[in-house]
Amino acid sequence: MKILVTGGAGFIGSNFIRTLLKETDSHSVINLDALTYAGNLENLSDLERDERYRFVKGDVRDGRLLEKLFSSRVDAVVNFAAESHVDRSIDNPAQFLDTNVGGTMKLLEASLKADVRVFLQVSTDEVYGSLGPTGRFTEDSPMRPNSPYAASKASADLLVRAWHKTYGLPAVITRSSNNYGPYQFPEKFIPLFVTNAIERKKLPLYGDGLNVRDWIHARDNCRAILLALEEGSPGEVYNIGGNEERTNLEVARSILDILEKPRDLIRLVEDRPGHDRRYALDSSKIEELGFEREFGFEDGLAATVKWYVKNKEWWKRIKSGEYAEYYKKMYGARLKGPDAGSRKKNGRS
Ligand code: NAD
Ligand code: TDX
Repeated sequence: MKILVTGGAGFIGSNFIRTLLKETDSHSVINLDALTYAGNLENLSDLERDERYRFVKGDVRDGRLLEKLFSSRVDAVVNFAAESHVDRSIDNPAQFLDTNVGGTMKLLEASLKADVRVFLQVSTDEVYGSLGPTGRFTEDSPMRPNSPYAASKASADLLVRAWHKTYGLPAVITRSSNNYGPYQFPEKFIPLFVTNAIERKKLPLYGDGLNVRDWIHARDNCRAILLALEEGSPGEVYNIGGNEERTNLEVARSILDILEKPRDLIRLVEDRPGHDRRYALDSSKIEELGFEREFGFEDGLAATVKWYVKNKEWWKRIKSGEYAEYYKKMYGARLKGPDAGSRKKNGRS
């Protein structure tokens, strides 16, 4: 299949393109990416010369560009392109609605016109909202998003559903739990904590540190997305969980232990507003299609930490660029000490 992958220069998208080109020989890829702060062509430097791979710099909201791209045959679309960081969505919700809802809508229109064989929307467990200490979300759980990011992803999912029901677009949605692995932008929890720990900087743990996430290695998620693309039924949603629930405190301690750094680097800081307490997914539907995980969390985390130790140049370049300003604004006040709470809420200006 000729697959249009959007957002392929980001964390999961670049892992997906690598999975696709290294583990199959039946597909070719056009990677459409706007190269926002989160997009990085270095993530794909090993694939640049592969003749099945082509990069196009552009925005998924650009209807004319989409028309041009779809004017030669495209069999499938996999939509990763999004603003993806919850904290940023709290500061700038409009950007999230523009990209995540507006962008998906443009892609749906172009995909329908081009009569693609399958449209796969990459979504998230955050659309379901927050869980108490027990239970898991199934694909039939109601959507109760709590952050502007989650609301934008839920809205996009509803558009995908409508395009399937109303216009017959053969669309599939995957909703995965928290991903970790190589090439994740170091504003997200695991790479932020790993890179801070390597540099002996403080690890800013939100609230009481007892929020629970279910971690899946990005490569496992990518193999599941490929399976859903090839074998999924149109109109269906597939949860992709890791079955590896951990509190954030447990993950922070594991990272420090792997790196042999002191646990007193952890700092409890003011909580994220609307912070979801727990996510957990029932993944039996994708497992019925044949999905099996390759990574357990302990091995996957150790391998991931090793990758960040080996690839310091990759993340040091990012952390010293415009991201440095963001970090200062986000965490500067929070990490200063016990009086940080009396400063501006969340260290935001
Ligand atoms: P990321 O932020 O690392 O990458 C997003 C990519 O999209 C970047 O390369 C960026 O340049 C590109 N992009 C942004 N706006 C664009 C636009 N208007 N046009 C074209 N490209 C644009 O994100 P990620 O963590 O790799 O997440 C990828 C997808 O997976 C997102 O849709 C996200 O909602 C979803 N998801 C992520 C996780 C996770 O744990 N990271 C879990 C579940 C679902
Ligand atoms: O500095 C931090 N300190 C901290 O305690 C950061 C950045 C996060 N956290 C906590 C918040 C969460 O409970 O760690 C947990 C994970 O945080 P994030 O990495 O920001 O992920 P999360 O908010 O769970 O959302 C992620 O998973 C679902 C992705 O960013 C989304 O794109 C995906 O849809």
